[in-house]
Amino acid sequence: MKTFAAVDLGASSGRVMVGSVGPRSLDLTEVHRFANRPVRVGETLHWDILALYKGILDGLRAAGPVDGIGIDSWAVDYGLLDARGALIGNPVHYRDERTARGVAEVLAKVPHEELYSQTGIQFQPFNTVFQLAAERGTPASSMAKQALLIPDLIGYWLTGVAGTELTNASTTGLLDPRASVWSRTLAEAAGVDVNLFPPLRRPGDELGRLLPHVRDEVGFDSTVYNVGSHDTASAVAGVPARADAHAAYVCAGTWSLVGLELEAPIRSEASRKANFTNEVGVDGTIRYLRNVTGLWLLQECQRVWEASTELDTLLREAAEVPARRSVVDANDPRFMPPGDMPARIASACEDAGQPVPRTRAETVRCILDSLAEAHRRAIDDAARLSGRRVDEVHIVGGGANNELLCQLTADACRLPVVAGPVEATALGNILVQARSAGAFEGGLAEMRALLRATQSLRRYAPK
Ligand code: ADP
Ligand code: LRH
Repeated sequence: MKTFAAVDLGASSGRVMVGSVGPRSLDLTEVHRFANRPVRVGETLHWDILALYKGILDGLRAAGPVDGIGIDSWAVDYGLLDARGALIGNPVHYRDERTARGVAEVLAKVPHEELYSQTGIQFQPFNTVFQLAAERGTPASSMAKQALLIPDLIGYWLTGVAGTELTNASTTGLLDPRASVWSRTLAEAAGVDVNLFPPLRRPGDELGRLLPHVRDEVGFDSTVYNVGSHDTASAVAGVPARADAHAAYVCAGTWSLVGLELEAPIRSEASRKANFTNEVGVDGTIRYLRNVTGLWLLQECQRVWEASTELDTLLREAAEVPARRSVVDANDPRFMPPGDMPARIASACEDAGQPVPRTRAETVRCILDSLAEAHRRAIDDAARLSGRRVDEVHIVGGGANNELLCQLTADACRLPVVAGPVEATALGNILVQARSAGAFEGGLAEMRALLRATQSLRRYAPK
């Protein structure tokens, strides 16, 4: 039996989870959870990276000695380092509006058809390629000698070793997902310097040992492993589907990442137009999925309403509201930046000629009906575009705790839903480490069999 710590930074919270792994056992414990609150300074929305790093150190101290540490986080964002390896400014949040400038600059040089045919990455205004373009010509960018994606930045602070983990590298919009190498000609044409990124590493590769001052701070030494450092890559590794189940997945957290696991990317024009992405997964798989604006819609309502109503009360009341009274397009760009989400939902309903929610319960119901409908559409599109059949839907992540969302998704898709594990990301992170450390043998199929045997899952039949 060996133990591993997963550092999992989500857009809504960070956590350090400890997993004990044997050939036929897998126990997971949360040792520390901390809020992830972005900070606006002047015009710019930042991640509070030092607060997150402090949460990680506190979590590792609480974890105690472990045989390995793996780090994953949300995708696309990065920190720039100067010639001495110091961070230049706080990383900018992907919801910051600077991205519009980068989009205009890049698309003027390289049409999206070309970006997609080379990288297979869906259009999102925050893709790293657009963020780097938006930053061109700033003092920070002229000082920058290296760019580290968020998990790689944390790994560098823990070990002193700089690398670019492959699954997250694919989300930059600058990688060829088939050959797993940078699309250098494309980057050049887009005016972005891909040499800022240190060498590519695969999930399972060792990154390094903890630096002496980090050892002193956390109270033990450990190896840090590269894992699927894009949180969605680890989450998909943690989807407990049978290989022959014809399964689709919904990684339901701040985002709903909805799609299929494939062996090869699909970069057709139909796929581009449907805004499906081909992100690199663990063990060379392709995560063929669409980003659906997820529980962000609910999180932002809760922020506006403050803690005045508990989530379980809101969900209980929403379950009593008549179904599908108002359904809006969850991916409406108006929902992207932080702001008054209840008002935006109301105006989206009004614009769509739908009844405007009057109560909090009606607003929550509208959000969940709209998410279930967006899940259905993404699964139908993924099946159509890939020529695959889908017989069941797995929901993992915090959204697997939301019984109403799971049932509404089953109903909208007319398919059985298997919900859980909630912490699929941490589990996927830990299993990749465990395999590298020799505590577990096998590929994704064996990892998923172990998850089915050890984690509690809940089934929802469509009504
Ligand atoms: P991220 O990794 O993007 O920060 P998570 O996967 O942690 O997101 O999911 C967080 C969301 O999961 C919360 O915003 C909430 O909507 C939902 N969630 C978490 N726990 C529960 C619960 N007990 N009941 C209902 N929903 C929950
Ligand atoms: C989910 C996620 C998603 C990305 C988004 C920026 O946390 O990593 O896969 O598209 O954040």
